[in-house]
Amino acid sequence: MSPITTQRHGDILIVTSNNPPVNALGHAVREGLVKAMDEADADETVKAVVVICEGNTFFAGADISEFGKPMQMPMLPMVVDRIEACTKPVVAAIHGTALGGGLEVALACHYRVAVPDAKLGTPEVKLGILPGAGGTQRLPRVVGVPKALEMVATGNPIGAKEAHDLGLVDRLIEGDLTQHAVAFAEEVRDVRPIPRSSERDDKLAEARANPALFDEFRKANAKKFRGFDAPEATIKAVEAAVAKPYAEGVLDERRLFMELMTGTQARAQQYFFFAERKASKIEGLPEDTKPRDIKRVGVIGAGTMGGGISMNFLSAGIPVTIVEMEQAALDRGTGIMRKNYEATASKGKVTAEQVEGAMGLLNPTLDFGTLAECDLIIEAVFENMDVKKDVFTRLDKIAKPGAILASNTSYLNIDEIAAATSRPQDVLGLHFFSPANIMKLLEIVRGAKTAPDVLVTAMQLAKKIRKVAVVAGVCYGFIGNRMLIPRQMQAMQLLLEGATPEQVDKVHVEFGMPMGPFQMADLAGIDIGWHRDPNRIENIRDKLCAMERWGQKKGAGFYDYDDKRRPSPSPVVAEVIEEFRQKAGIEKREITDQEIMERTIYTMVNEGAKILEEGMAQRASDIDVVWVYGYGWPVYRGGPMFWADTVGLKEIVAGLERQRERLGSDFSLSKLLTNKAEAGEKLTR
Ligand code: 3H9
Repeated sequence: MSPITTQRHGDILIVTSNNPPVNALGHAVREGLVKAMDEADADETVKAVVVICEGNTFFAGADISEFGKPMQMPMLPMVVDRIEACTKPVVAAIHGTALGGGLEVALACHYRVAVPDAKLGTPEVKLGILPGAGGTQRLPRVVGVPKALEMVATGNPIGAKEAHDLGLVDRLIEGDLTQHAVAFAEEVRDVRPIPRSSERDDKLAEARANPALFDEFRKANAKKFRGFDAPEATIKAVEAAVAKPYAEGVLDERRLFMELMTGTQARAQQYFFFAERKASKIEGLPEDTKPRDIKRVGVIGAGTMGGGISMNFLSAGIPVTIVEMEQAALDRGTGIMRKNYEATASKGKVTAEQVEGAMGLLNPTLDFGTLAECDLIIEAVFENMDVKKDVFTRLDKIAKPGAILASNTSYLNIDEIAAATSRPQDVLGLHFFSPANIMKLLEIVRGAKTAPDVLVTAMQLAKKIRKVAVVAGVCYGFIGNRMLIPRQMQAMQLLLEGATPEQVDKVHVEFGMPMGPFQMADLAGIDIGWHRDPNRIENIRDKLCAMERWGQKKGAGFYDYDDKRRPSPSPVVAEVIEEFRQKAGIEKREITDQEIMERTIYTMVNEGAKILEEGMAQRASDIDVVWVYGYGWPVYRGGPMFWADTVGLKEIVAGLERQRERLGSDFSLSKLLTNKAEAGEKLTR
């Protein structure tokens, strides 16, 4: 049966799509829409048409799972042209999200009505492509060039109210959407000429008079778009909309669309779209596992992590009890939380009432026993096994039966922590990334005894607090930090052999990472995890720590910083490196950028493959999700596992073999990696 059905309401033809889950514009939908337009044109008694969707949303775009497969006719550009060419007025009735191809369908309709909480946007750029069914040509004609540029180049949707102000939505509908859309269609059924977006050019006048706005937009967003192909292509397409007649502009759009679609970035970003969604699926659990009810969360520790973690729950409307040992620490912690909220409010992202609402859900206390009222308790104390065990032993005594006990450890063994309780089935790791109220990633660490419903609860909760969660097994550093270890070791070793921090960082930044290993160390604090004995100096890092060069917070680390925290190469660090190089008897040599890649990035891939072969990650794509959301790996390279596949596993193994001598005695090649390389297979299949 076709997902598109038609039904008469008087002289209005209602065209309904029912293609769950998101009414993607797959082949059958496209075919059905064209037939429905034919029906409307052929039947004299039809005076206007309403296009509406069942389920949660209006068309959320082209069907991404069809990408890369042979296209079946009619293609979406033909469909939207067919809709626009309809001789009867067509009204799009929007609820949920009109995204990508969905918005292009709506733009081809002659009128658009929407419920107030609908969202409209062109997220194609996030999939490495651009709106390829006339969207880059019709949108600027309807909302004007500056707004269209912003929408297509950033991919961020706008709300229906804003869309209404811009003229993208003709009427906001309160109440029954079908009924009001039909009434609207009745109102416009005789209006002639029928308004067609592609025929307008009144809103292009501003940009025609000031074409410099394109370069200004490029300049203003240069940082955000760095490395990505799609944003520039979307800008070019909108430029074509301004410079050329519609019929020509749309050809430019098609050419740019095809160029992007056949490129590696689009493949990477589309792969990542599905990777992100796959990550929430936990393997090996009984199908009927039900989550536990979480009404109140407890957080132990009001430091940076504890505060950030608490904010996630408060923002989602879940009450939090936060416990500290001393009043001063508690006050400091809650004060910082409030400041963070107020900073967000000053940017207009939340209202003052929302700040008060969130803070009102917080119960700060020095009484550990208060945690007995919590359904989930997250420990965010000092990263030390004895301290953590002690906390869990105490928790075991007071937490209510069935409460979930979580540790925010970034490295330590969850099974050992769980063994400090009489209820290891209720224990798991919830590894938030700093700043915890901002970073999207959450590693859910599954202990040997963690109960299925505990995992399901954590995954569900992650969604509620708008995190992307990935399940990791118990190993040192879990997925993300474990892969950092070889990178960090090699980066330090490279300094001894002749590279500078600037050179190593440059390779990573040019690769697309937000910063390199030394910039990251300076930002995080070199002293984190340091043994704190200034007399025990075994390596470069010990020495920098002993010199109190702890990173940005001290104005000095691997780099020197000025009072605006701008870095410059440090002669002091160069001397320290020289001192250790001499001690180690290493001769300085020229290091190529390629060697830096092989020793720091190929080794990460190797560690990722080990994580996979040990079953510490459920799937290769989960590792990619961790690196994109936890460490800023450029999404246009898919993630370390996907990227390795694009380089070719044979080349990755060859690169590691080339460096084998220098990688040290601790290094070993992953069997999974070498086997897959030999078999000509991929890590991400
Ligand atoms: C485009 O339109 C190109 C055109 O310009 C030109 C063509 C010529 N296709 O996210 P959820 C699946 S490009 C196929 O968890 P939510 C998704 O995989 C497209 N499948 O739900 C998941 O499957 P599963 C531009 C899709 O409520 C299920 O639906 N549009 C598509 O949190 C539920 O998804 C976009 O980029 C799709 N287009 O959020 C919009 N979309 O259950 C992409 C979703 O098996 N979609 N699925 O894991 C979204 O942003 C969100 O899905 C949405 C709902 C906001 C709609």
